Amino acid sequence: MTLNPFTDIAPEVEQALDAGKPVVALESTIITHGMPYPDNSRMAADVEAIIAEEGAVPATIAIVDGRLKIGLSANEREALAQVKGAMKLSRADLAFALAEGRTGGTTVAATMLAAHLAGIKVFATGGIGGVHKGAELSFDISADLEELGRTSVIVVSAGAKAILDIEKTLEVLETKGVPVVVHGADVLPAFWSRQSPIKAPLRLDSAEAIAGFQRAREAIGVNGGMLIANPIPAADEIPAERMAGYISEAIARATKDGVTGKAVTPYLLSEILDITKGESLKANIALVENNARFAARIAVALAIR
Ligand code: PSU
Ligand code: MN
Repeated sequence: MTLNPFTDIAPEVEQALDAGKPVVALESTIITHGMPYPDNSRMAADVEAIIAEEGAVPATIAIVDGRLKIGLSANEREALAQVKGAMKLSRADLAFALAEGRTGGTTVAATMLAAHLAGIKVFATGGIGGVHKGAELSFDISADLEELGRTSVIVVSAGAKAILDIEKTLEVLETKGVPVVVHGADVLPAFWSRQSPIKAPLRLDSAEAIAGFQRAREAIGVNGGMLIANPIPAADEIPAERMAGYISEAIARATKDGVTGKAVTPYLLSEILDITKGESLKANIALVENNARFAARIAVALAIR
């Protein structure tokens, strides 16, 4: 199958899609901009293994030398983890990278778009982008929210990153008609922490129930994305009270260094890594793995009719 002249679907992904078997998409900005090497490489391999273990096929999505890759080989994945100067690609510039032969990691927005193009319904990430603190002045609102409003893919996250204004992020998602479903809890998780002060908009306790909700949305023609907030495992979390101090310190450093635009999220993540001496990175890897496992279970539940 050739989707378009710019896209390469990995053979095992293509076979699974043709046979109606479960597939889980994975983003790659987390590889190129979200974690240092070699942790990014190990994480990227581990999440693929976890998805396979659950009976689904992983498809890491990225742009390599102007090719939109739906599924990377182990060598391609390793090369991406080490590449210098990769772009951070969203809806606005994904096609630019294709036209110009560039290499880049796909954000949640670009990965959703590409997954939908390939017919993949479920996608696992760490945390989505959202409304940044101070957005009333900076206007910094992630294109991930717009994409969730328009593209029919289920995104499994650990909640919005606590570096964001979570209340405003939820307001925007509600406006755009995006259901936010917390897995097995009554409050929204906050990425590194299991709990935030914010009530879960919706709660479901199993992958099967989420698949059932998605089928009902499809039956009545409600398109657009769904956001699953899957709390980080208790053993790996950094409690919210402790995170709050680290986050304000990182934001203070960003303000002092004049960091704006696309650079903000990667900058804050790397400063928090520095401030926590790597503890945040350990938590980040654990939550991504946890999300990959749950996303695979949702994909499996959706594939059973
Ligand atoms: N989750 C992580 N690490 C990351 C990201 C998510 O654990 O680096 C990335 C995602 O690709 C997300 C992006 O789409 O950060 C958001 O960037 P921005 O706020 O600039 O839209
Ligand atoms: Mn932004």
